[in-house]
Amino acid sequence: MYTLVSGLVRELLKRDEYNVLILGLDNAGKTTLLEHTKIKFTSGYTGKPFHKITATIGLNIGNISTLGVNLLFWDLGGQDELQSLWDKYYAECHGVVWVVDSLDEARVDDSRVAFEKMIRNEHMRGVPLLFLCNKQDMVGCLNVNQIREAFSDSASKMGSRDCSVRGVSALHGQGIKDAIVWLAQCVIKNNETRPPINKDD
Ligand SMILES: Nc1nc2c(ncn2[C@@H]2O[C@H](COP(=O)(O)OP(=O)(O)O)[C@@H](O)[C@H]2O)c(=O)[nH]1
Ligand SMILES: [Mg+2]
Repeated sequence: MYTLVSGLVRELLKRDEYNVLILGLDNAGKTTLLEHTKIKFTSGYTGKPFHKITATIGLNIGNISTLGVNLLFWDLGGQDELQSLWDKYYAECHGVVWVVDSLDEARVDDSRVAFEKMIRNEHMRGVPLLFLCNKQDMVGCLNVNQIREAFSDSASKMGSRDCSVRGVSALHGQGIKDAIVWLAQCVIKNNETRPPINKDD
């Protein structure tokens, strides 16, 4: 009887899980975004002090639940030498977050080049894209329209996929919750093309 009940409970609690990559140049705010996402979606989780977040060597992984599914975030290091490792994760991802540092005008074009390389990879075809113009809390940053303009050449290389471009502050949390919920809706919608990982499989 116990086995039967615990099996039933396990079945009911089983959630579909989706992999989401967080990509962008180093210092764009990827790890801060992951930390704030965990704070927004995990009751009781207060996170670690943001000033203690240091450059990511390798990767950070974080898990949240929303809309009845789990999202497993992979925050991959963005330094030049680490970008070459990103494509190992493409075939198994369900969604991607691209983070741009809106304050770093000098490197916006580097971000565009890395973005285009990622988005054109055959394993990323059709994967929903959340494009975040981060650090919108800072005076003097590029606004969303200016970043759109800087990435205008990329539009024709995107293929067919769900895409949303938003201004956020990963540090203060503005815009994060709605953006992540949007992405969750898209990966769920796309689940015939890219089926979820079942946790117990
Ligand atoms: N003002 C501001 N600073 C941010 C924001 N997001 C990240 N940062 C800062 O940018 C720096 C790099 O952030 P980090 O998350 O380590 O970037 P990563 O290399 O992409 O993981 C840190 O000093 C963060 O505090 C933001 O939305 N606003
Ligand atoms: Mg980092």
